Amino acid sequence: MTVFEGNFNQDISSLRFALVIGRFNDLITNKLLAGCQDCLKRHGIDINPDGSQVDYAWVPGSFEVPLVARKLALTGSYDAIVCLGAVIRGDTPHFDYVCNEVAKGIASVSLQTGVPIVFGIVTTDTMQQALERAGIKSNLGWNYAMNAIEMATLMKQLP
Ligand code: INI
Repeated sequence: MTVFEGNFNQDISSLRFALVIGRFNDLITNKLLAGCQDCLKRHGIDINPDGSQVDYAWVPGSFEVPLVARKLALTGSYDAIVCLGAVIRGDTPHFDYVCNEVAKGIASVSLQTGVPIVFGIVTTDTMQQALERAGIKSNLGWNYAMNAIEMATLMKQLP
């Protein structure tokens, strides 16, 4: 029998990624982006937007992320897509609508297109909790990039 798993040591110089980033709460999403880029760069990936390995798409908020991720995934140009957003609970039900739609949307785009899409949407009750996940304690952007590399290399191995 075979064990399939992604890895971080094979030649990943040919992998291509797209990052879709929400501008809403950009204090958080810019930090997630920086963490994500740091991880990709330290794994030897050229993060320069003018290069051939990482493309960037900015959207107004998390709600718009799935549509743009879908369009990018359908090009067939990417081994994985990382979606970065920050949804912070306010006093209205808006939080729940945005969270539900972005989670459903990302899952459905990934299944429909066969492209791994990383759910890098931080959902928290407070700005303080979001900051803790975007650099004060750790930076989840780093983890999301690791997830993307792992899934991209895993998908290449699957029959
Ligand atoms: N978008 C976010 O990314 N995070 C939020 O916390 C948020 N809240 O709370 O409203 C948010 N709203 C904007 C939404 O994503 C859309 O951009 C907007 O509704 C236009 O379609």
